[in-house]
Amino acid sequence: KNTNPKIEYYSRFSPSPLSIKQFLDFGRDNACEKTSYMFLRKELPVRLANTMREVNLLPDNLLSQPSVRLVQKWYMQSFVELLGYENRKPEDPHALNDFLELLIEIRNRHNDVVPTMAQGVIEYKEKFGFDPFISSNIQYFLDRFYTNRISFRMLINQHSDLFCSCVVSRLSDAYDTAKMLCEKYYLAAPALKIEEFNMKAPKKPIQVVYVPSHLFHMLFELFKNSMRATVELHENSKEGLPPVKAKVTLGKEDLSIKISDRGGGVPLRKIDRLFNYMYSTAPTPSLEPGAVPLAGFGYGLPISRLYARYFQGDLKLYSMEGVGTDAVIYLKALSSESFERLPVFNKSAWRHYKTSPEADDWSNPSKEPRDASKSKYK
Ligand code: W6P
Repeated sequence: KNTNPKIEYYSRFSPSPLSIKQFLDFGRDNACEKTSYMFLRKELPVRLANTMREVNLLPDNLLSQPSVRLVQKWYMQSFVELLGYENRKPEDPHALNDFLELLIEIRNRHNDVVPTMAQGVIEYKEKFGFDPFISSNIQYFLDRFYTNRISFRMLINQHSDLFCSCVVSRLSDAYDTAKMLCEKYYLAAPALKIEEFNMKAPKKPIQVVYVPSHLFHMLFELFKNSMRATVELHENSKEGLPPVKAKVTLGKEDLSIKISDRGGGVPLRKIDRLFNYMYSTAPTPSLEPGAVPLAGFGYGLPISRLYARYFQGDLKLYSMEGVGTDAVIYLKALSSESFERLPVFNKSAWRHYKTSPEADDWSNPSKEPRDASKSKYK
């Protein structure tokens, strides 16, 4: 059972319900990170503690299932970590950023709460059978528990969407998420080393005005690819996995993010295929039904490049076969230059569908002299 007197203390406060108007208004114009911090460092522990008190009232036979214990452990850890901010002033130069990173860690820690609780219910049913009284208790509890969880994540997402402009914390978030997936498949994942170089304001963290979910999508995709290549190449090596390195740089025009791996690289001839939709949809016989590959068989890379180009950036792969691959995301440093890049239907677009490609005007590697009269291009 939970013995922390702080849970008792915080559970005596009622959660403060917010209206959707408050959410939107706060995001629209007067978003203040300090205000949000001051609110959340109290409200999040209050919402956690309220739910944790209720967990304790579950039947002992359910509480003692390993999955339920695991969920309880997550809640306890997150609660204790949040209490680290009870007395940290928002003026503390690192408090706001540390808090933001903690929220992201907490969100990731709780990702699998729903299937883990479901597992707990299965374990219980297998051991003790179905009981209508217990069932209605569980129904009542889980409805309240999951509603609490929805609200908790809503608050975290709102805060991190508004204030997570620091590229490095985004990078860590995408890395953490890819790492969890990688460890699930391979039982290991390479470490991450981050370097920052801010040409505009040396030693200051690099900030960006960008769509959070787009940046996450691109970084997550690149990390998955780098991790897969690294683990598959070094799985049986004694030296362990070489880290994936990330370098974030800010210049006058570009904000660039390079992800480098030592995963053996890809020959130049095959690089274009990684962005080719038809190639990417080749059947993968080695995959058992239901299994999802870590990376490499989807539209992840071509779509990521579209995200980058959508706001006038780009995504490029530089590989050296035998060693590894550098993937670089280029974004516009100035938000005034990142306007949408949109497809327009016109004559030029029309021609793409109606005209066959130009004849190749470079030699073929074939040793036989080619009979140009037989070529379909003539
Ligand atoms: C590889 C292949 C790849 C694609 C995209 C990003 C990184 C990497 N590393 O080996």
